Amino acid sequence: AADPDWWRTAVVYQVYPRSFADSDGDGIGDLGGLLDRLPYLARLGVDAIWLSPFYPSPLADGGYDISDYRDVDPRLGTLADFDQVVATAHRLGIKIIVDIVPNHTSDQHPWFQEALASPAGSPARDRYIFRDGTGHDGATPPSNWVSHFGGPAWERITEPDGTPGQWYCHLFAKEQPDLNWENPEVRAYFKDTLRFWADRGVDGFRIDVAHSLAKDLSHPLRDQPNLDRMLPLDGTDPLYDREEVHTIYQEWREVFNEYDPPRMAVAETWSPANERTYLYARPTELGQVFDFSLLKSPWGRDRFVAVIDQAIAGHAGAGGGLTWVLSSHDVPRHASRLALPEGTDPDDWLITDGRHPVLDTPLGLDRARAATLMMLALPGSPYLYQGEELGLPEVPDIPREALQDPVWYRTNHTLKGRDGARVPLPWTRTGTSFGFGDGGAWLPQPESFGRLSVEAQDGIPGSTLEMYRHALRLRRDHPGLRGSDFAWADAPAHCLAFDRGPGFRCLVNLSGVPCPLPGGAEVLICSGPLTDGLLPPDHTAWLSTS
Ligand code: TEU
Repeated sequence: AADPDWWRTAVVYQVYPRSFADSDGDGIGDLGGLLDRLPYLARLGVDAIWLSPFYPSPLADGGYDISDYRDVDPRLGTLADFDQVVATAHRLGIKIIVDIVPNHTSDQHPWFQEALASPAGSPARDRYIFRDGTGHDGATPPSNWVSHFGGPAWERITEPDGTPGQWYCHLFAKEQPDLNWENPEVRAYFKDTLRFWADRGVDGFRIDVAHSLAKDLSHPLRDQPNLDRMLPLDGTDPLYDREEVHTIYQEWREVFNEYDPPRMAVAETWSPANERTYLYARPTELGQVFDFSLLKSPWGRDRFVAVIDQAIAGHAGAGGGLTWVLSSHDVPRHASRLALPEGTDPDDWLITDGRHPVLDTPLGLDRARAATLMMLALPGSPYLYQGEELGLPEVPDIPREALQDPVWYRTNHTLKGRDGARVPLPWTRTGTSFGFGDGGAWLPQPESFGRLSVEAQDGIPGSTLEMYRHALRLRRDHPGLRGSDFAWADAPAHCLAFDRGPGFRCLVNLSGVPCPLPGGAEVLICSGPLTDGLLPPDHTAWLSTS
Protein backbone atom coordinates (compact mmCIF):
# COMPACT_ATOMS: atom_id res chain seq x y z
CA ALA A 1 0.00 0.00 0.00
CA ALA A 2 1.14 3.56 -0.66
CA ASP A 3 2.89 5.20 2.28
CA PRO A 4 0.79 8.24 3.25
CA ASP A 5 3.82 9.83 4.93
CA TRP A 6 6.24 9.49 1.98
CA TRP A 7 6.73 13.29 1.84
CA ARG A 8 8.18 13.52 5.34
CA THR A 9 11.57 12.26 4.15
CA ALA A 10 11.29 12.78 0.39
CA VAL A 11 14.06 14.35 -1.66
CA VAL A 12 12.16 16.75 -3.90
CA TYR A 13 13.71 18.15 -7.08
CA GLN A 14 12.36 21.46 -8.36
CA VAL A 15 11.93 21.65 -12.11
CA TYR A 16 11.59 25.13 -13.56
CA PRO A 17 10.10 23.83 -16.80
CA ARG A 18 11.07 26.66 -19.12
CA SER A 19 14.74 26.11 -18.27
CA PHE A 20 14.96 22.33 -17.91
CA ALA A 21 14.92 20.78 -21.39
CA ASP A 22 13.38 21.84 -24.70
CA SER A 23 11.97 19.11 -26.95
CA ASP A 24 10.59 21.21 -29.81
CA GLY A 25 13.38 23.69 -30.49
CA ASP A 26 11.54 26.91 -29.63
CA GLY A 27 14.13 27.85 -26.99
CA ILE A 28 11.65 27.27 -24.14
CA GLY A 29 11.79 24.14 -22.01
CA ASP A 30 8.65 22.02 -22.10
CA LEU A 31 6.90 18.91 -20.82
CA GLY A 32 8.31 16.84 -23.69
CA GLY A 33 11.80 17.81 -22.54
CA LEU A 34 10.95 16.80 -19.00
CA LEU A 35 9.50 13.49 -20.17
CA ASP A 36 12.74 12.70 -22.03
CA ARG A 37 14.80 13.43 -18.93
CA LEU A 38 12.74 11.55 -16.34
CA PRO A 39 15.19 8.61 -16.48
CA TYR A 40 17.97 11.08 -15.61
CA LEU A 41 16.02 12.14 -12.50
CA ALA A 42 15.30 8.53 -11.57
CA ARG A 43 19.00 7.76 -11.81
CA LEU A 44 19.82 10.86 -9.76
CA GLY A 45 17.69 9.27 -7.07
CA VAL A 46 15.05 11.88 -6.27
CA ASP A 47 11.71 10.86 -4.77
CA ALA A 48 9.54 13.62 -6.19
CA ILE A 49 9.51 16.47 -8.67
CA TRP A 50 8.02 19.85 -7.86
CA LEU A 51 7.03 21.44 -11.14
CA SER A 52 7.01 25.23 -11.19
CA PRO A 53 4.04 26.65 -13.16
CA PHE A 54 3.48 25.19 -16.65
CA TYR A 55 -0.01 26.68 -17.06
CA PRO A 56 -1.10 29.13 -19.77
CA SER A 57 0.55 32.42 -18.90
CA PRO A 58 1.61 35.67 -20.57
CA LEU A 59 4.91 35.14 -18.67
CA ALA A 60 4.96 38.52 -16.96
CA ASP A 61 6.49 36.66 -13.98
CA GLY A 62 7.93 33.48 -15.45
CA GLY A 63 4.60 31.64 -15.28
CA TYR A 64 3.61 32.78 -11.76
CA ASP A 65 0.99 34.85 -13.59
CA ILE A 66 -1.60 32.28 -14.60
CA SER A 67 -4.38 32.87 -17.09
CA ASP A 68 -5.87 29.36 -16.89
CA TYR A 69 -5.32 27.19 -13.81
CA ARG A 70 -6.52 23.97 -15.44
CA ASP A 71 -4.54 23.69 -18.63
CA VAL A 72 -0.98 23.53 -19.99
CA ASP A 73 0.68 26.46 -21.75
CA PRO A 74 0.70 25.53 -25.47
CA ARG A 75 4.41 26.41 -25.60
CA LEU A 76 5.04 23.73 -22.97
CA GLY A 77 2.69 21.04 -24.25
CA THR A 78 -0.81 19.73 -23.66
CA LEU A 79 -2.78 18.10 -20.88
CA ALA A 80 -2.09 14.78 -22.61
CA ASP A 81 1.66 15.49 -22.30
CA PHE A 82 1.14 16.26 -18.63
CA ASP A 83 -0.68 12.96 -18.11
CA GLN A 84 2.21 11.18 -19.78
CA VAL A 85 4.73 12.89 -17.49
CA VAL A 86 2.73 11.79 -14.44
CA ALA A 87 2.33 8.22 -15.67
CA THR A 88 5.99 7.86 -16.61
CA ALA A 89 7.22 9.47 -13.40
CA HIS A 90 5.05 7.14 -11.35
CA ARG A 91 6.36 4.14 -13.27
CA LEU A 92 9.88 5.29 -12.33
CA GLY A 93 8.89 5.71 -8.69
CA ILE A 94 8.85 9.51 -8.78
CA LYS A 95 5.98 11.56 -7.33
CA ILE A 96 4.71 14.79 -8.93
CA ILE A 97 4.01 18.03 -7.04
CA VAL A 98 2.46 20.98 -8.89
CA ASP A 99 2.55 24.66 -8.06
CA ILE A 100 -0.65 26.42 -6.98
CA VAL A 101 -0.63 30.23 -7.20
CA PRO A 102 -3.67 31.40 -5.24
CA ASN A 103 -2.68 34.94 -4.23
CA HIS A 104 -3.05 36.42 -7.69
CA THR A 105 -4.04 35.56 -11.25
CA SER A 106 -2.66 36.94 -14.49
CA ASP A 107 -4.28 40.17 -15.65
CA GLN A 108 -5.21 38.10 -18.72
CA HIS A 109 -7.28 35.67 -16.65
CA PRO A 110 -10.94 35.86 -17.81
CA TRP A 111 -11.99 36.89 -14.30
CA PHE A 112 -9.78 39.98 -14.35
CA GLN A 113 -10.85 40.91 -17.88
CA GLU A 114 -14.45 40.63 -16.72
CA ALA A 115 -13.68 42.79 -13.68
CA LEU A 116 -12.19 45.52 -15.88
CA ALA A 117 -15.28 45.52 -18.11
CA SER A 118 -17.69 45.59 -15.14
CA PRO A 119 -18.64 48.55 -12.96
CA ALA A 120 -17.24 49.37 -9.52
CA GLY A 121 -19.05 47.36 -6.87
CA SER A 122 -19.96 44.52 -9.26
CA PRO A 123 -19.57 40.84 -8.36
CA ALA A 124 -16.82 40.57 -11.00
CA ARG A 125 -14.79 43.28 -9.23
CA ASP A 126 -15.35 41.59 -5.89
CA ARG A 127 -13.19 38.60 -6.91
CA TYR A 128 -10.22 40.99 -6.77
CA ILE A 129 -9.30 43.87 -4.47
CA PHE A 130 -10.60 47.03 -6.12
CA ARG A 131 -10.84 50.25 -4.09
CA ASP A 132 -11.40 53.94 -4.76
CA GLY A 133 -8.32 56.09 -4.44
CA THR A 134 -8.00 58.83 -1.86
CA GLY A 135 -7.11 62.50 -2.10
CA HIS A 136 -7.99 64.84 -4.93
CA ASP A 137 -9.91 62.96 -7.66
CA GLY A 138 -9.02 59.67 -6.06
CA ALA A 139 -5.53 59.95 -7.55
CA THR A 140 -3.72 58.63 -4.45
CA PRO A 141 -3.52 54.84 -3.86
CA PRO A 142 -5.90 53.48 -1.20
CA SER A 143 -3.07 52.48 1.19
CA ASN A 144 0.72 52.43 1.52
CA TRP A 145 1.03 48.76 0.52
CA VAL A 146 4.10 48.03 -1.61
CA SER A 147 4.84 45.46 -4.29
CA HIS A 148 7.62 42.89 -3.80
CA PHE A 149 8.89 43.90 -7.20
CA GLY A 150 9.14 47.62 -6.31
CA GLY A 151 6.72 50.56 -6.21
CA PRO A 152 3.19 50.72 -4.86
CA ALA A 153 1.02 47.59 -4.73
CA TRP A 154 -1.78 49.53 -6.43
CA GLU A 155 -2.53 50.22 -10.09
CA ARG A 156 -5.24 52.58 -11.30
CA ILE A 157 -7.57 51.44 -14.06
CA THR A 158 -9.56 53.29 -16.65
CA GLU A 159 -13.27 52.60 -16.16
CA PRO A 160 -15.30 51.17 -19.05
CA ASP A 161 -16.66 54.69 -19.69
CA GLY A 162 -13.14 56.07 -20.20
CA THR A 163 -12.78 57.96 -16.91
CA PRO A 164 -9.89 57.42 -14.46
CA GLY A 165 -11.17 54.84 -12.07
CA GLN A 166 -10.56 52.50 -9.17
CA TRP A 167 -7.30 50.98 -8.07
CA TYR A 168 -6.54 47.26 -7.74
CA CYS A 169 -4.08 45.61 -5.40
CA HIS A 170 -1.08 43.63 -6.70
CA LEU A 171 1.55 42.45 -4.24
CA PHE A 172 3.74 41.42 -7.18
CA ALA A 173 3.76 42.77 -10.78
CA LYS A 174 0.83 44.86 -11.97
CA GLU A 175 0.09 41.99 -14.35
CA GLN A 176 -0.64 39.88 -11.22
CA PRO A 177 -3.83 41.26 -9.60
CA ASP A 178 -4.48 39.89 -6.09
CA LEU A 179 -7.57 37.81 -5.49
CA ASN A 180 -10.07 38.55 -2.73
CA TRP A 181 -10.07 35.49 -0.49
CA GLU A 182 -13.20 36.64 1.33
CA ASN A 183 -15.09 35.90 -1.89
CA PRO A 184 -16.77 32.44 -1.75
CA GLU A 185 -16.43 31.91 -5.48
CA VAL A 186 -12.64 32.35 -5.23
CA ARG A 187 -12.47 29.87 -2.38
CA ALA A 188 -14.56 27.28 -4.25
CA TYR A 189 -12.60 27.74 -7.48
CA PHE A 190 -9.29 26.85 -5.87
CA LYS A 191 -10.65 23.81 -4.07
CA ASP A 192 -11.92 22.57 -7.42
CA THR A 193 -8.56 23.37 -9.00
CA LEU A 194 -6.85 21.20 -6.38
CA ARG A 195 -9.27 18.39 -7.25
CA PHE A 196 -8.68 18.90 -10.96
CA TRP A 197 -4.98 18.12 -10.57
CA ALA A 198 -5.39 15.51 -7.84
CA ASP A 199 -7.83 13.67 -10.13
CA ARG A 200 -5.10 13.68 -12.80
CA GLY A 201 -2.85 11.84 -10.38
CA VAL A 202 -0.62 14.52 -8.89
CA ASP A 203 0.72 13.64 -5.48
CA GLY A 204 1.01 17.08 -3.95
CA PHE A 205 0.97 20.84 -4.18
CA ARG A 206 3.40 23.68 -3.54
CA ILE A 207 1.47 26.74 -2.42
CA ASP A 208 2.86 30.05 -3.66
CA VAL A 209 3.01 32.95 -1.14
CA ALA A 210 0.80 30.91 1.16
CA HIS A 211 0.88 33.51 3.94
CA SER A 212 -0.66 36.37 1.96
CA LEU A 213 -4.16 35.19 1.04
CA ALA A 214 -6.05 36.48 4.05
CA LYS A 215 -5.78 40.26 4.09
CA ASP A 216 -7.35 42.77 6.44
CA LEU A 217 -9.79 44.39 4.01
CA SER A 218 -11.79 46.33 6.60
CA HIS A 219 -12.63 49.90 5.61
CA PRO A 220 -10.61 52.11 5.51
CA LEU A 221 -7.67 49.88 4.57
CA ARG A 222 -4.91 49.83 7.14
CA ASP A 223 -1.41 50.91 6.14
CA GLN A 224 1.42 48.44 6.63
CA PRO A 225 3.08 49.46 9.90
CA ASN A 226 6.66 48.92 8.89
CA LEU A 227 7.67 49.04 5.27
CA ASP A 228 11.41 48.41 5.62
CA ARG A 229 10.74 45.11 7.33
CA MET A 230 9.47 42.96 4.54
CA LEU A 231 7.25 40.79 6.68
CA PRO A 232 5.95 40.98 10.22
CA LEU A 233 6.48 38.34 12.81
CA ASP A 234 3.43 38.60 15.02
CA GLY A 235 0.30 38.34 12.86
CA THR A 236 -0.60 42.04 13.08
CA ASP A 237 0.32 43.01 9.53
CA PRO A 238 -2.70 43.75 7.30
CA LEU A 239 -1.30 41.58 4.49
CA TYR A 240 0.85 38.73 5.71
CA ASP A 241 0.56 35.76 8.00
CA ARG A 242 -2.82 36.61 9.47
CA GLU A 243 -4.67 34.15 11.67
CA GLU A 244 -7.57 33.84 9.19
CA VAL A 245 -5.31 32.36 6.52
CA HIS A 246 -5.25 29.09 8.41
CA THR A 247 -8.96 28.45 7.87
CA ILE A 248 -8.26 28.31 4.13
CA TYR A 249 -5.71 25.55 4.60
CA GLN A 250 -7.95 23.65 7.01
CA GLU A 251 -10.53 23.58 4.21
CA TRP A 252 -7.87 22.44 1.74
CA ARG A 253 -6.78 19.65 4.06
CA GLU A 254 -10.28 18.24 3.75
CA VAL A 255 -9.83 18.25 -0.02
CA PHE A 256 -6.41 16.54 0.22
CA ASN A 257 -7.94 13.91 2.46
CA GLU A 258 -10.57 13.05 -0.15
CA TYR A 259 -7.75 11.12 -1.84
CA ASP A 260 -5.94 7.93 -1.01
CA PRO A 261 -3.20 8.44 -0.11
CA PRO A 262 -4.01 11.99 0.99
CA ARG A 263 -2.29 14.57 -1.19
CA MET A 264 0.64 16.41 0.40
CA ALA A 265 1.25 20.14 0.34
CA VAL A 266 4.08 22.52 1.12
CA ALA A 267 3.61 26.20 1.91
CA GLU A 268 5.92 28.87 0.61
CA THR A 269 6.04 31.69 3.14
CA TRP A 270 8.90 33.99 2.27
CA SER A 271 9.36 35.29 5.78
CA PRO A 272 11.87 34.81 8.55
CA ALA A 273 11.11 31.39 10.02
CA ASN A 274 9.60 31.72 13.49
CA GLU A 275 7.06 29.78 15.59
CA ARG A 276 4.21 31.10 13.46
CA THR A 277 5.78 29.78 10.27
CA TYR A 278 5.54 26.19 11.42
CA LEU A 279 1.78 26.49 11.94
CA TYR A 280 1.24 26.13 8.18
CA ALA A 281 2.74 22.65 8.47
CA ARG A 282 0.27 21.40 11.06
CA PRO A 283 -1.21 18.04 10.04
CA THR A 284 -4.63 19.72 9.92
CA GLU A 285 -3.28 22.13 7.28
CA LEU A 286 -0.55 21.78 4.66
CA GLY A 287 1.82 19.35 6.40
CA GLN A 288 5.00 21.11 5.25
CA VAL A 289 6.28 24.67 5.01
CA PHE A 290 9.53 25.67 3.35
CA ASP A 291 12.14 26.47 5.92
CA PHE A 292 14.31 29.03 4.14
CA SER A 293 16.57 29.72 7.10
CA LEU A 294 19.38 27.53 5.74
CA LEU A 295 19.10 29.28 2.39
CA LYS A 296 19.25 32.67 4.10
CA SER A 297 22.08 31.77 6.44
CA PRO A 298 25.62 32.89 5.67
CA TRP A 299 28.40 30.33 6.02
CA GLY A 300 29.27 29.71 9.65
CA ARG A 301 29.16 27.11 12.39
CA ASP A 302 27.08 28.97 14.95
CA ARG A 303 24.56 30.10 12.34
CA PHE A 304 24.08 26.59 10.99
CA VAL A 305 23.67 25.16 14.48
CA ALA A 306 21.08 27.80 15.36
CA VAL A 307 19.16 27.26 12.11
CA ILE A 308 19.05 23.50 12.53
CA ASP A 309 18.06 23.69 16.20
CA GLN A 310 15.25 26.13 15.49
CA ALA A 311 13.89 24.16 12.55
CA ILE A 312 13.86 20.87 14.41
CA ALA A 313 12.27 22.37 17.53
CA GLY A 314 9.75 24.47 15.57
CA HIS A 315 8.52 21.63 13.46
CA ALA A 316 8.35 19.27 16.39
CA GLY A 317 6.06 21.76 18.14
CA ALA A 318 3.65 22.04 15.23
CA GLY A 319 3.78 18.37 14.20
CA GLY A 320 4.56 19.12 10.56
CA GLY A 321 7.28 17.75 8.31
CA LEU A 322 10.75 19.29 8.34
CA THR A 323 12.04 20.85 5.12
CA TRP A 324 15.40 22.19 3.97
CA VAL A 325 16.23 24.43 1.03
CA LEU A 326 19.52 25.80 -0.28
CA SER A 327 18.49 27.07 -3.71
CA SER A 328 15.41 27.90 -5.76
CA HIS A 329 14.42 29.87 -8.86
CA ASP A 330 14.15 32.99 -6.66
CA VAL A 331 17.66 33.35 -5.24
CA PRO A 332 21.24 33.38 -6.53
CA ARG A 333 22.53 29.83 -6.77
CA HIS A 334 24.26 28.60 -3.65
CA ALA A 335 27.46 27.67 -5.49
CA SER A 336 27.97 31.43 -5.86
CA ARG A 337 26.14 32.74 -2.84
CA LEU A 338 28.13 30.84 -0.26
CA ALA A 339 31.36 32.50 -1.42
CA LEU A 340 30.07 36.03 -0.85
CA PRO A 341 32.21 38.09 1.51
CA GLU A 342 31.41 37.84 5.21
CA GLY A 343 29.01 40.56 6.26
CA THR A 344 27.21 40.85 2.93
CA ASP A 345 23.66 41.93 3.69
CA PRO A 346 21.32 39.11 2.67
CA ASP A 347 18.86 41.63 1.27
CA ASP A 348 21.58 42.81 -1.07
CA TRP A 349 22.56 39.42 -2.35
CA LEU A 350 19.05 38.06 -2.67
CA ILE A 351 18.68 40.20 -5.73
CA THR A 352 22.15 41.36 -6.54
CA ASP A 353 22.73 44.45 -8.61
CA GLY A 354 26.46 44.08 -9.11
CA ARG A 355 27.47 45.96 -5.98
CA HIS A 356 28.23 42.58 -4.48
CA PRO A 357 29.58 40.58 -7.38
CA VAL A 358 28.32 37.01 -7.30
CA LEU A 359 31.34 34.85 -7.73
CA ASP A 360 32.11 31.69 -9.66
CA THR A 361 34.94 30.41 -7.46
CA PRO A 362 36.29 27.08 -6.24
CA LEU A 363 35.37 28.25 -2.72
CA GLY A 364 31.73 28.69 -3.70
CA LEU A 365 31.54 25.21 -5.21
CA ASP A 366 33.35 23.63 -2.25
CA ARG A 367 30.93 25.22 0.18
CA ALA A 368 27.93 24.38 -1.96
CA ARG A 369 28.92 20.72 -2.00
CA ALA A 370 29.61 20.75 1.73
CA ALA A 371 26.31 22.48 2.51
CA THR A 372 24.46 20.01 0.30
CA LEU A 373 25.94 17.00 2.08
CA MET A 374 25.06 18.60 5.41
CA MET A 375 21.48 19.19 4.26
CA LEU A 376 21.08 15.69 2.84
CA ALA A 377 22.16 14.21 6.15
CA LEU A 378 19.52 16.09 8.16
CA PRO A 379 16.19 14.51 9.09
CA GLY A 380 13.22 15.62 6.98
CA SER A 381 12.69 16.54 3.37
CA PRO A 382 15.30 18.43 1.34
CA TYR A 383 14.24 20.43 -1.72
CA LEU A 384 16.80 20.57 -4.52
CA TYR A 385 16.73 23.04 -7.38
CA GLN A 386 17.50 21.89 -10.91
CA GLY A 387 21.15 22.38 -11.83
CA GLU A 388 22.50 22.40 -8.30
CA GLU A 389 23.48 18.77 -8.85
CA LEU A 390 25.81 20.12 -11.53
CA GLY A 391 27.24 22.82 -9.26
CA LEU A 392 25.93 25.53 -11.57
CA PRO A 393 26.90 29.04 -10.47
CA GLU A 394 24.69 32.10 -10.58
CA VAL A 395 25.02 33.78 -13.98
CA PRO A 396 25.69 37.38 -12.96
CA ASP A 397 26.28 38.98 -16.34
CA ILE A 398 23.29 38.24 -18.53
CA PRO A 399 23.17 41.10 -21.09
CA ARG A 400 20.67 43.73 -20.06
CA GLU A 401 18.58 43.31 -23.18
CA ALA A 402 18.15 39.58 -22.43
CA LEU A 403 16.87 39.99 -18.85
CA GLN A 404 13.20 39.02 -18.40
CA ASP A 405 12.48 39.02 -14.66
CA PRO A 406 9.90 41.68 -13.73
CA VAL A 407 12.19 42.72 -10.87
CA TRP A 408 14.48 44.19 -13.51
CA TYR A 409 11.74 46.40 -14.96
CA ARG A 410 9.93 47.27 -11.78
CA THR A 411 13.11 48.55 -10.10
CA ASN A 412 13.97 50.79 -13.04
CA HIS A 413 16.84 48.51 -14.02
CA THR A 414 18.66 48.86 -10.71
CA LEU A 415 18.23 45.23 -9.62
CA LYS A 416 18.98 42.55 -12.16
CA GLY A 417 16.43 40.14 -10.72
CA ARG A 418 16.36 36.36 -10.61
CA ASP A 419 17.23 35.33 -14.16
CA GLY A 420 20.78 34.37 -13.15
CA ALA A 421 19.43 31.24 -11.43
CA ARG A 422 17.07 30.43 -14.30
CA VAL A 423 19.52 29.96 -17.17
CA PRO A 424 18.64 26.81 -19.16
CA LEU A 425 20.47 23.65 -18.08
CA PRO A 426 23.49 22.28 -19.96
CA TRP A 427 23.08 18.62 -20.91
CA THR A 428 26.01 18.23 -23.31
CA ARG A 429 29.57 19.53 -23.41
CA THR A 430 29.11 21.35 -26.71
CA GLY A 431 26.44 22.04 -29.28
CA THR A 432 23.50 24.38 -29.57
CA SER A 433 22.54 25.53 -26.09
CA PHE A 434 24.62 22.67 -24.63
CA GLY A 435 21.93 20.14 -25.42
CA PHE A 436 19.08 22.10 -23.84
CA GLY A 437 17.31 22.11 -27.21
CA ASP A 438 17.89 22.54 -30.92
CA GLY A 439 16.66 26.11 -31.07
CA GLY A 440 18.91 27.91 -28.61
CA ALA A 441 17.97 28.96 -25.08
CA TRP A 442 15.65 31.71 -23.89
CA LEU A 443 18.42 33.09 -21.66
CA PRO A 444 22.05 33.01 -22.85
CA GLN A 445 24.28 30.36 -21.22
CA PRO A 446 27.88 31.12 -20.25
CA GLU A 447 30.78 29.16 -21.76
CA SER A 448 31.48 27.49 -18.39
CA PHE A 449 28.22 25.54 -18.76
CA GLY A 450 29.92 23.11 -21.16
CA ARG A 451 32.30 21.69 -18.58
CA LEU A 452 29.50 21.67 -15.99
CA SER A 453 27.11 19.79 -18.29
CA VAL A 454 25.60 16.42 -17.43
CA GLU A 455 27.68 14.83 -20.19
CA ALA A 456 30.90 16.28 -18.78
CA GLN A 457 30.18 14.97 -15.26
CA ASP A 458 28.43 11.69 -15.95
CA GLY A 459 30.47 8.80 -14.58
CA ILE A 460 33.35 11.05 -13.51
CA PRO A 461 34.33 10.16 -9.93
CA GLY A 462 34.33 13.23 -7.72
CA SER A 463 32.11 15.28 -10.03
CA THR A 464 29.28 17.18 -8.36
CA LEU A 465 26.72 15.10 -10.23
CA GLU A 466 28.25 11.84 -9.02
CA MET A 467 28.44 13.21 -5.48
CA TYR A 468 24.69 13.91 -5.53
CA ARG A 469 23.92 10.47 -6.98
CA HIS A 470 26.05 8.74 -4.38
CA ALA A 471 24.63 10.79 -1.49
CA LEU A 472 21.04 10.14 -2.54
CA ARG A 473 21.77 6.43 -2.81
CA LEU A 474 23.26 6.37 0.69
CA ARG A 475 20.28 8.36 1.99
CA ARG A 476 17.94 5.67 0.75
CA ASP A 477 20.02 2.76 1.98
CA HIS A 478 21.50 3.81 5.30
CA PRO A 479 19.27 2.90 8.25
CA GLY A 480 20.40 5.96 10.24
CA LEU A 481 19.49 8.36 7.47
CA ARG A 482 16.14 6.71 6.90
CA GLY A 483 15.20 7.12 10.55
CA SER A 484 14.39 10.26 12.49
CA ASP A 485 17.13 10.21 15.13
CA PHE A 486 19.19 13.37 15.40
CA ALA A 487 21.76 14.36 18.02
CA TRP A 488 24.61 16.84 18.07
CA ALA A 489 28.00 15.23 18.54
CA ASP A 490 31.30 16.57 19.82
CA ALA A 491 33.38 18.19 17.12
CA PRO A 492 36.69 20.08 16.89
CA ALA A 493 36.50 23.88 17.27
CA HIS A 494 34.40 25.63 14.60
CA CYS A 495 33.34 22.30 13.15
CA LEU A 496 29.89 20.81 13.41
CA ALA A 497 28.94 17.19 13.86
CA PHE A 498 25.69 15.33 14.31
CA ASP A 499 24.72 11.69 14.55
CA ARG A 500 21.80 10.04 12.83
CA GLY A 501 21.30 6.98 14.93
CA PRO A 502 24.18 4.91 16.19
CA GLY A 503 26.92 4.52 13.63
CA PHE A 504 26.24 7.47 11.33
CA ARG A 505 27.91 10.86 11.77
CA CYS A 506 27.97 13.96 9.57
CA LEU A 507 31.00 16.20 10.08
CA VAL A 508 31.18 19.69 8.55
CA ASN A 509 34.40 21.68 8.66
CA LEU A 510 33.50 25.35 9.10
CA SER A 511 36.88 26.26 10.56
CA GLY A 512 39.71 27.58 8.45
CA VAL A 513 41.98 24.61 9.15
CA PRO A 514 41.94 20.88 8.38
CA CYS A 515 39.94 18.87 10.86
CA PRO A 516 40.72 15.37 12.18
CA LEU A 517 38.18 12.56 11.82
CA PRO A 518 37.04 10.67 14.90
CA GLY A 519 39.18 7.58 15.55
CA GLY A 520 38.03 4.47 13.72
CA ALA A 521 35.59 6.33 11.49
CA GLU A 522 35.13 5.15 7.94
CA VAL A 523 34.33 7.76 5.28
CA LEU A 524 31.11 6.92 3.44
CA ILE A 525 31.21 10.00 1.24
CA CYS A 526 33.05 13.30 1.31
CA SER A 527 32.44 16.56 -0.53
CA GLY A 528 36.06 16.48 -1.73
CA PRO A 529 39.32 14.60 -1.21
CA LEU A 530 40.81 14.37 2.28
CA THR A 531 44.27 15.88 2.77
CA ASP A 532 46.64 13.71 4.83
CA GLY A 533 43.64 11.96 6.37
CA LEU A 534 42.12 15.28 7.49
CA LEU A 535 38.85 16.91 6.40
CA PRO A 536 39.82 20.15 4.61
CA PRO A 537 38.09 23.45 5.45
CA ASP A 538 34.75 23.99 3.69
CA HIS A 539 34.11 20.27 3.35
CA THR A 540 31.64 17.75 4.74
CA ALA A 541 32.06 14.02 5.33
CA TRP A 542 29.56 11.31 6.18
CA LEU A 543 31.14 8.80 8.50
CA SER A 544 30.38 5.31 9.60
CA THR A 545 31.35 5.33 13.26
CA SER A 546 30.29 1.90 14.45
O1 TEU B 1 7.81 34.06 -4.49
C1 TEU B 1 7.33 34.71 -3.34
C2 TEU B 1 8.13 35.84 -2.89
O2 TEU B 1 7.84 36.37 -1.84
C3 TEU B 1 9.22 36.36 -3.79
O3 TEU B 1 8.90 37.63 -4.19
C4 TEU B 1 10.49 36.45 -3.09
O4 TEU B 1 10.39 37.44 -2.10
C5 TEU B 1 11.53 36.88 -4.06
O5 TEU B 1 11.49 36.08 -5.19
C6 TEU B 1 12.88 36.77 -3.43
O6 TEU B 1 13.83 37.11 -4.39
C7 TEU B 1 6.89 33.32 -5.22
C8 TEU B 1 7.57 32.66 -6.40
O7 TEU B 1 8.50 31.72 -5.93
C9 TEU B 1 8.18 33.73 -7.25
O8 TEU B 1 8.90 33.19 -8.34
C10 TEU B 1 7.06 34.60 -7.76
O9 TEU B 1 7.60 35.69 -8.46
C11 TEU B 1 6.19 35.12 -6.63
O10 TEU B 1 5.83 34.12 -5.70
C12 TEU B 1 4.88 35.66 -7.19
O11 TEU B 1 4.08 34.62 -7.63
